[in-house]
Amino acid sequence: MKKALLIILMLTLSFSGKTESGYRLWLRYDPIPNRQLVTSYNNSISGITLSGTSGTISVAKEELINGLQGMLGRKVVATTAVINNSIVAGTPTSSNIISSLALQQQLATAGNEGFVIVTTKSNGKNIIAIAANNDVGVMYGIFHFLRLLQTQQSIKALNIASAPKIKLRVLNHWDNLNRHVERGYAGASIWDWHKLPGYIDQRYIDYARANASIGINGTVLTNVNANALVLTKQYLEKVAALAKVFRPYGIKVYLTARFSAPIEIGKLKTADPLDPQVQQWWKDKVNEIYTYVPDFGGFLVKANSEGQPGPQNYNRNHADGANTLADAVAPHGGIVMWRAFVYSNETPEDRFKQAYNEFKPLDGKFKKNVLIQVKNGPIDFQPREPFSPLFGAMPQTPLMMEFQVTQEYLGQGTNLVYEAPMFKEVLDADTYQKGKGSTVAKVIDGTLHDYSTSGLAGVANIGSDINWTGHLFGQSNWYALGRLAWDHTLTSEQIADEWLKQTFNTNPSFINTAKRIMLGSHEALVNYMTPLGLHHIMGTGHHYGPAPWVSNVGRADWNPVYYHKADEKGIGFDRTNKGSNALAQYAPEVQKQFEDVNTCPEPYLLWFHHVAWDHKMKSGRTLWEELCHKYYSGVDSVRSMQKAWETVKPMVDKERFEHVKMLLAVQEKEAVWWRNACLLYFQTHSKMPIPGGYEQPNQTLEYYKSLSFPFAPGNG
Ligand code: GCW
Repeated sequence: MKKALLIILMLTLSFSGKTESGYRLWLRYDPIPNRQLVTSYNNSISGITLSGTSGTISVAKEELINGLQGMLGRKVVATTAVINNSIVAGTPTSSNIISSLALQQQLATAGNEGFVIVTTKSNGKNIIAIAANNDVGVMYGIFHFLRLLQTQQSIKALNIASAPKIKLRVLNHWDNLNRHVERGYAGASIWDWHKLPGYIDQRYIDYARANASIGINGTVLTNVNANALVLTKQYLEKVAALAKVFRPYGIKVYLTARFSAPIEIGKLKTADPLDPQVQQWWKDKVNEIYTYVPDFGGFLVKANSEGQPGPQNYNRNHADGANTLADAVAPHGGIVMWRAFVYSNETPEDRFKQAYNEFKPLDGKFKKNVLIQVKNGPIDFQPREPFSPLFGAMPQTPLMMEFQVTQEYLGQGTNLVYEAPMFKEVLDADTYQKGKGSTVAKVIDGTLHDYSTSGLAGVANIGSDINWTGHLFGQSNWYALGRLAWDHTLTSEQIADEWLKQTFNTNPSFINTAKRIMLGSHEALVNYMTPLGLHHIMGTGHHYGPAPWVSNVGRADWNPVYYHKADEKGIGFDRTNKGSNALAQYAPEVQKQFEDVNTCPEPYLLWFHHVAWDHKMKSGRTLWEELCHKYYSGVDSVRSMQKAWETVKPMVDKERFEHVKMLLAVQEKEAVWWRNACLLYFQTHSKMPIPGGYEQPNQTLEYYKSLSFPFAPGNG
């Protein structure tokens, strides 16, 4: 009775609103309200026995104990002797019990990081075995087990084997040393460089726990627009302190390497990658880094892109640049992630084509420890982009995917947009490189071309805000990135379901409603921002809000008018063989899908065609009417999201309910702004009315053009 009261008290406290800042992410471990389930869990978990002496085992043990105590509402102690009905975790080397179980077959497929969880018997005792080949796999298994409990699944007859499909599962922080986060919408950088190495913020530990719980095993601490200072002693000491926190959680630290560092901090005259002195400088620098961080992961490099220095400054190519760094880190087992996000100022070529043009000829020229990191989309993280043609074009080079988790072009810090459906759309796209079924996912997980390494990166949305990501639902994107990097066959719905249950509660009515909101949110945003394949029509610099009229920015391809090409005849970028012929960069089967204006899937239409305003769409509407329809339905969707969120009020604590409610109201305003501004502007070209029956814009185009946001966050 007392226990029940205590649980009710704890539940009331957790719903009082005071403690629900969102800080705990999806690792809440609140008491499970379902008594029957708790009894059943208690019956299987009388004790826990973890074998192994590493830091990884000790953090995993702490997590398991905290998690169980929180959820079961009772004390849990670890024992060395196995008792009946208990959890036994370890590797065949660390634990006699694990090695005595016939798990060899499953463990053979678990690799370095995978795990096996089985309900079984050992010496007549009922146990749940969490087994792996390495301690880090044991830790991942424990996090998985805790997820089963948090999502309230049965643990009576477990038989799970899981291994990551992608080897490097990495966050990219675009964080500057002054704590400004480029494209960050959640406050300042979480790395408090000034107080490091002496002060270890609890947040670093919780960051590591959160990442480990979803399988992220690498973090690039610094912005790709890099500062060479991070490679100096003063900062390497700070980097080492972070690496020490992350190490037990299986997370390696990487840094961005500014290509001109040999000049800036090395006092050399050149950074020419083929200059022996430069090569030696990088080797020495790398050796030094490894004295601070013995398991340093390697470098991420943005070179010859948007003003960053690179090998082309010395008439060398990207392979020359990447290989020099790769040679330096290779003896230590390090890697180089070299970005393909390049576009040249001088080349008057369709920007869509430039990365392919530069990198395709270099296929096979990179050292073994180089991965080419390709941004999602040939242009730049737009709300919807066709997959980058590079994914179907470099069979001899491991290609990493770079997704943007932070919502630079997806409503920034104020819009609820669940990105998993967008990630999945690209991962499931077929490159046809080796015939049907050559999906982007198979390219990046290495199975299509048998790459020995593979990677997926996400540009982090994490900052110093109390709830980590600014918008509470931004957490779901961080979560989704990790889960998909581990297993890209998971569905967006499964991931949303897991995240919601762990982050909020398991009430089916709440879950159904919130899941519906999440699953429709990306399409809603596409509709009110860039429907039918429009792209890059947002405000200059900060990229906040619509500005399709902008035509005065220094270089052509920074102007929205370059991308939508609206005129009196129609709208859209002709990338067929009558236009820039970017389509030719895809396999013939992909070209076929997109090349005909009448059969091109409409979500991609204006990516590939300049389409007449009166072109008949599948719906029977003209293009202009369809554009109006999409913009209006985007706003309607946000209004439906608001209504749906209202209905979950009794099922969510006040603080988080209000947080989301207020942001949805902001999102509605922003959606209306996007719709009105874009339609009023495009109307100056189409000369067609917004069909009657729709609420008409309540402001003029001039008004929207006059808006300015000098302090919009995240600007570079
Ligand atoms: O889209 C652009 C962003 C820049 C960013 C760049 C990149 C880090 O607006 O802020 O710089 O992409 O990915 O390198």
